[in-house]
Amino acid sequence: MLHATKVTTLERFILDQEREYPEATGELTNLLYDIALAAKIIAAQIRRAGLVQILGDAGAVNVQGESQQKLDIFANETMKHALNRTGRVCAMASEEDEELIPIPGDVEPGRYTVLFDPLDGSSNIDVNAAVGTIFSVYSRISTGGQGTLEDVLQPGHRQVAAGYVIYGSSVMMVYSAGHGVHGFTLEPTIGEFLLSNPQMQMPRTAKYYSVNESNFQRWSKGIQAAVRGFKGEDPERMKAKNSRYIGSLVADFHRNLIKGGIFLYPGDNRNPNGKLRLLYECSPMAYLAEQAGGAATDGVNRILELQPSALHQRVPLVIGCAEDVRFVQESLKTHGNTL
Ligand code: AHM
Ligand code: MG
Repeated sequence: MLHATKVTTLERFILDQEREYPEATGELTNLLYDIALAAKIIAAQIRRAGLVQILGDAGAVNVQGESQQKLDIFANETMKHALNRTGRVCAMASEEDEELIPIPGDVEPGRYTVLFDPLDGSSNIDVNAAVGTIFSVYSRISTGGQGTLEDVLQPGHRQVAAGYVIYGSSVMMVYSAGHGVHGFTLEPTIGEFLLSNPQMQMPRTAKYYSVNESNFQRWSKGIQAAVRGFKGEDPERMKAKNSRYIGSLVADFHRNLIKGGIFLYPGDNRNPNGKLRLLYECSPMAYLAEQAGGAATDGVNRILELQPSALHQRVPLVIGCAEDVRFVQESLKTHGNTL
């Protein structure tokens, strides 16, 4: 049963933060609500994913007049739709769109850019495993008019907010606007995100390591040595960890954030920059990791300091508990990172 006096809604929490931190603007607050609304619509559609074949598409939200869309397209359209006419955004970028996404010509451009991966880990949909939406918000650099590439190609440390929504056994929104990481769980009967995990902190050391080990032979010696370390090769230096890998960044990161873990998607000799995208995946997750006391690197540089050069740029990612991220960096120095 819900006790109204004990719950803090996402709305109430963000308003309180605004009072506490004068630099927080009402506009950013509203932008986060826009994203939360998109998340609820996406969550409702994901819940129906397995039913469409047996029940047909009756009641399915249909944004383009098609009877049923692939969920990642649906999620992308929903995010764009929730943001593009609000007057808060001057441009968007999405993992699903080749180019910068302009806002409609008849809308006054706002002061933020929003970048997103609308449905990360979408191959997990077919098997009913957790997927997510990742978002990243910057203040525009250009003055007036539509946003430009310069407004989205900013290093991650300039993010004004970032977060994700995980569509798991429950739906959660986890975000930071620079004052810690806070988690909200969707209460389905009232349709509100309620504060469930305030001030989330990553443990100093990881209990889990998460990596796609089928790539082992293609990694550098440094990454191979680090992963062998996580398996307990040298217990004096590194206590053996447990292995967990879902193949859905949001779900793997979320578990590691709560329980303590390290996630790696290193480069390999087929994909020297790994798989994950700097702007839609690595930067927002790195921002959250650091806000929660963790760390994120491409092996050498702090992810948040990388200057993006292209919208869909990929970078190697090592992210999680600070001590373990350091261990990987040291291993790369000792054993090399040549592919
Ligand atoms: P996607 O954006 O196409 O869904 O791909 C990203 C996903 C991440 O969620 C996950 O960490 C990674 O791909 C898993 O890749 P792999 O199957 O190579 O282990
Ligand atoms: Mg993705």
